[in-house]
Amino acid sequence: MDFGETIVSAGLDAVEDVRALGYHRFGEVVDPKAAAALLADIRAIRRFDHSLFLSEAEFDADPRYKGVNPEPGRNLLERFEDRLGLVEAEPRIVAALAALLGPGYEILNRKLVCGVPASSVPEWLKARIHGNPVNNLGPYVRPEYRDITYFYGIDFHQDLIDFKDRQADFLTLYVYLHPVGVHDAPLFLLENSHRFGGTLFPHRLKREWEGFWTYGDGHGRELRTRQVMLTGGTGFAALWHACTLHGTQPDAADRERISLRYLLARRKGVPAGLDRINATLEGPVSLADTREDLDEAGAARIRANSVNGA
Ligand SMILES: O=C(O)CCC(=O)C(=O)O
Ligand SMILES: [Fe+2]
Repeated sequence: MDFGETIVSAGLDAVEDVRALGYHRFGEVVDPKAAAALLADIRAIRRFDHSLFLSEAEFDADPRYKGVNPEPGRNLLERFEDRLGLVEAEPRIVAALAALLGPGYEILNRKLVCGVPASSVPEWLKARIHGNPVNNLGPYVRPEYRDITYFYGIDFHQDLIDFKDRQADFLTLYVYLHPVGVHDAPLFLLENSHRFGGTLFPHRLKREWEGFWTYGDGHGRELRTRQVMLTGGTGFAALWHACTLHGTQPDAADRERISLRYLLARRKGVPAGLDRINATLEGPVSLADTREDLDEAGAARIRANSVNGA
């Protein structure tokens, strides 16, 4: 096989993986030198320690839970746009995306995600968020630092959660910028969990034994799913379906995990592998309501977490 054929078959492998498993692992396909250089430049302009956070009094003076993630004009990655070819032009990634989403696929969103280490989260904050299913720390981060998304773990969810009434016409691509081991808040994915299509968060998950869960769709059906942990070296990349359940535990290492996160969507009207996959789902490809864990203001009203017991 020549290089071109290898690339085409890499795209087909990705379609087959997402169809059968709900995700595809590329391995360390992103140039590790370029990834490490990008990470060094990010670390040079941001300290991932207590200084990220508001004080408890500052937070309580005006609690805001919405609009706390990166957005156009407040996204640290915008400073590094000219270097993102390391991901966006990587031939195996491009081949997989073209096969899954069709030609001319669109980047919906790209940002940095930080898994904040336990040692950087103030004690008052740990006490307040303990047991919450979604610990996106954006509300507690100083406004000038909300150009990255900061997590202290997030329970199993579908990325469709942020897209009420949108079809699962997109994928998530994650790239690790440094080695991620078991203590660095690696992504946990539940294999084949995309099969039920969109289901309401928090999800009906019961841990059966180490590494295996039963997942209910809320309409009487259940499936047994295997948990996979995405550990990998610098430049490791993986993508998953918008209905694939995944989550992270709080970062137990004393170092933050920094990753690139992309959402990529198909263009309407072009044939795409994702359509064939979505046609096999045994449930809805879009949801009018994606979650029931939040109150009107966007604060947690349910305290429960499955992934922390994984
Ligand atoms: O990076 C994490 O800790 C979890 C991120 C995640 O699930 C997401 O960004 O959709
Ligand atoms: Fe996610």
